[in-house]
Amino acid sequence: MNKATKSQINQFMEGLERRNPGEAMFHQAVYEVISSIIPYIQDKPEYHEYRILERLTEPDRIVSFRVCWEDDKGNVRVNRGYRVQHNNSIGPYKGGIRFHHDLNLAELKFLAFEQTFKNSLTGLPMGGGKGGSDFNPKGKSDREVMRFCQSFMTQLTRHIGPHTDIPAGDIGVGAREISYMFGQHLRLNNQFTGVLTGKGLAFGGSLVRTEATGYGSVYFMEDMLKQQGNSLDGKVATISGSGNVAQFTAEKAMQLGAKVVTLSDRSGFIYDKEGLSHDKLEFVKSLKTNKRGTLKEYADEFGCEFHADAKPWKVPCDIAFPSATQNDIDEDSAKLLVKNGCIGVSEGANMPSTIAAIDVFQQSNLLFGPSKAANAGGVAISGLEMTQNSMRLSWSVDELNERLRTIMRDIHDKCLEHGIEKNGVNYVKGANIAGFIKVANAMIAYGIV
Ligand code: NDP
Ligand code: 2IT
Repeated sequence: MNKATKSQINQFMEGLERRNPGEAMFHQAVYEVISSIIPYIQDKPEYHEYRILERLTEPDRIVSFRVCWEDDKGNVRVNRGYRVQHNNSIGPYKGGIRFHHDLNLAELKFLAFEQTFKNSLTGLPMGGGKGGSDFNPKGKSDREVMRFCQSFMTQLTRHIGPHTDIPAGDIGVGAREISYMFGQHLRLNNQFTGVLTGKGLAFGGSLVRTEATGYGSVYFMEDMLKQQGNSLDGKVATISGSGNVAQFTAEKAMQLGAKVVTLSDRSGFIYDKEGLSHDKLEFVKSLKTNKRGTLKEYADEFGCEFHADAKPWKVPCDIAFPSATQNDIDEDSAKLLVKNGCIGVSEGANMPSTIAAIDVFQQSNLLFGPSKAANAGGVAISGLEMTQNSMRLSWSVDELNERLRTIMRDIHDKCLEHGIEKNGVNYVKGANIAGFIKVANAMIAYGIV
């Protein structure tokens, strides 16, 4: 990158940081994207004339609301809820809801910004949004979670709709929470529409939605390896996280011949040198979904290593799937991965690698699948859930699996279209440019709105 381009990027970031002080995660996500886009639009005056980057870094709308609820002891509890409606140029706002005790607006702004490009990459008509609350579902009873979700939806309902904004799950929000929120939306509006995705199969949910993000992340890795004449067969894989995305990443990686040796959670990670098996994974699914326990119980059950308060990136592996949360892999972890022979990283989580970590990966020519491409399978099947709801029918597992595989392959192809460089494929650049073009061109077509 030449000096003039670098200085344009820095200048843009100065303005952004001034307008959004203290929002480090949002700055990080924007920096990653504009580092690809500013060089790309250098000779394309229309994007400058219409101030597309300035407009794309300003969410369309942010709503914040108080959520009051009563715990099992009768105490009144107060949380804060949000919805960031980032951009609806190519379709209604679409993106998950996150419940996490230290969630803040900067985090949701980064997630909604990323979602806009990710959703564009799927090829489906979806804009970008994200929401959530600083409510911590951990340690709460089912009834407490229900009362919280009902109160949250009582506020959120006026901002969403099947043609306006369609939320889904994310960290801390799974089938249970979506069901409670959908039930409350139905009660308030008396309309049975596909206003949320990730619903139960009995009430408009789609087959393969639960598996889609994890499966998609493995498919993306498979396509990156294939591009180099390689495959997943026999590869040793490390995975972080043990929630929805991690579980189905492990499942598909094993099906395609890889050996999965780690999973992690907020308390630490397990290192199972023999590798996970179908039965061990079933144990994890039940542990995390039903009992909501910690991975120490896995180590006790199967007699493997448990490393408290640590991340799995020091474990030697061929391929890695960060599938927990943002900034999970820092520069030192990235160096360790490369030093230990890792050849590919597919980001199941959103923005799990820091900017410095991505630099390390790219300098070492490791295959690096950025989140907006690698984890787009989940929202893609959400998009297909919306389609099925509109048509009032349900597609089969085979049909949906086939569509997921095709969408992930198409995303990989789009990355190649814009990301081929002298030393290999720059998937970050490829994904950013391909995601940008569709949204930006729609914005230009609309004029100044
Ligand atoms: P879950 O809530 O099902 O699982 C999250 C996992 O990450 C859990 O194992 C959790 O640990 C761990 N975790 C959460 N916060 C931290 C933290 N601060 N430090 C260490 N570990 C943490 O969420 P998902 O699996 O749905 O989401 C995982 C990632 O994938 C997120 O980045 C999400 O945005 C992204 N994603 C999710 C999609 C989806 O369809 N669900 C789609 C695309 C991306 P513990 O078990 O202790 O709670
Ligand atoms: O980050 C994501 O893509 C998600 N949490 C899924 C969003 C969705 O609408 O299915």
